[in-house]
Amino acid sequence: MTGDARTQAGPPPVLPTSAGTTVPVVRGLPAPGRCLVMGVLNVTPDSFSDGGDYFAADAAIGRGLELAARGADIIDVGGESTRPGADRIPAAEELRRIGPVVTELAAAGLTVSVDTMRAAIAEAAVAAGAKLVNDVSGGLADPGMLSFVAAAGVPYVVMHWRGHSSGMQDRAHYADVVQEVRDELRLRVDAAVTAGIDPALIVIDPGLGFAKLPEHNWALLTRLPEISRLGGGPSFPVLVGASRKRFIGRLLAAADGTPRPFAGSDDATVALTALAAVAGAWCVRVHAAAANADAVRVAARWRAASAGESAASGAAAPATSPAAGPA
Ligand code: PMM
Repeated sequence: MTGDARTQAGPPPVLPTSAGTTVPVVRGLPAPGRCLVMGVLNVTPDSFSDGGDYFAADAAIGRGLELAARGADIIDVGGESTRPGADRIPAAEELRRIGPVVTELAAAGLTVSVDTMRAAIAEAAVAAGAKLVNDVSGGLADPGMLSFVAAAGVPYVVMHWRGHSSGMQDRAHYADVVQEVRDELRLRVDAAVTAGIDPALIVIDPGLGFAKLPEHNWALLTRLPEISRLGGGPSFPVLVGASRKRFIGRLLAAADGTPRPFAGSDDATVALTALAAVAGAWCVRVHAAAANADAVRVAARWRAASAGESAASGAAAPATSPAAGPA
């Protein structure tokens, strides 16, 4: 793909964020005027940090309801582990894992997202009530994914990805990680738009931990607004998936260098959530819903107050800010 299909496709896909206070809105998904909280629900025996905890359908459904009760706006249901080194599972097994969970949570009125690289799984999940397709491969793993999403007309997360988990860390080589991730995401967004996906339904994700070393993750986190614009032009909503990832555990390592265990990095995840939300992230994908739901509210209030102060001091700011939370 060489052309800029996104530009050809027309107007900006989301509300501009140039004043720093508006929050992107994605059609068909919750729009509370702040960064959204996506609760992670891995129906797997071997995921990164919660593998095995919710492998049985009943446990997974209960966990989904709990995440929503604790403040998650979206529940992201995945049946295939993407931890570094993981092997793939058959599609039939992926569907067996997530099918009943998506069906029950959607029937309970929750906004469900499906975390899959397979078009057939995305199709089954959307038929069962999922409202968002979260594809960590950005359409690279399954040639049928983009056309399915285009036909379904559902929002689509395009994550930065350089290959399947089994060998992805061998691909963690960058001269300028922000520029390369941005450029590679832009190619995937162009492919998605060329396949017929409405740009207004595209969310981008820098793919923290996917073919990334800790220093790559930190660089990407500090430059979210640049990533959002993909190097120029309108902003896309950005999803940030930092929760419990190894780079946090390494930051918090004990004196002898032992990384902090996954669950012990939840407080640091909350700190990252607040920083990402202040920087304008559209959504954070997290394991611990309640504290992160508080953090996005703090960030929204911070952004509103900061915009108000800019206005008072004569700087440009919008008359109303959807980012403003309750008084
Ligand atoms: N990370 C994981 C799985 N799915 N989806 C998106 N969009 N972004 C991510 O960063 C992401 C993802 C792996 O983390 P987990 O094993 O804790 O779910």
